[in-house]
Amino acid sequence: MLSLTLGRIYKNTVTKTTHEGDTKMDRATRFGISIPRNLSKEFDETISRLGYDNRSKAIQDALHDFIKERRWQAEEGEFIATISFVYDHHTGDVTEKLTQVQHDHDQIIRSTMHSHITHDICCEVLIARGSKPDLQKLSDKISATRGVLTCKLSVLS
Ligand code: NI
Repeated sequence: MLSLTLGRIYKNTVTKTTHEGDTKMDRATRFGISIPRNLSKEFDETISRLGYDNRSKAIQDALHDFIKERRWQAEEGEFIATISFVYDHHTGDVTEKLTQVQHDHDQIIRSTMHSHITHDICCEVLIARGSKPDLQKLSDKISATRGVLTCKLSVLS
């Protein structure tokens, strides 16, 4: 086993960047953990490959992902997500249907981007904020619309 000391002691405060209350200042905390040496080695190699220059940021990211994943599974609270999809705008009334679906979910959609990829194919990205059931329902409706070729829900935070 190998002991790692995580984080630093900050005399000052650091700024939160990824969680709610972005503008609030949050004090850093320091704690130690013991993990198998192989896991530590693999972790260090991985974060080095990814371009992290210290363990603290990598472990913070891992903890955020862990918390987000558990909250998502438990359907707790609200999430920021993107729903991106590609469709053939010549298929039936796909454009009208997708517009209607988006108006039906105007409470959670914050922003929409549309790109005319080719003569036939359009790509849209929605930025949304809502509960798991609401985001999933919107994504499923888009995905099930005839003419939509692919649709992906990505939960960011
Ligand atoms: Ni288009």
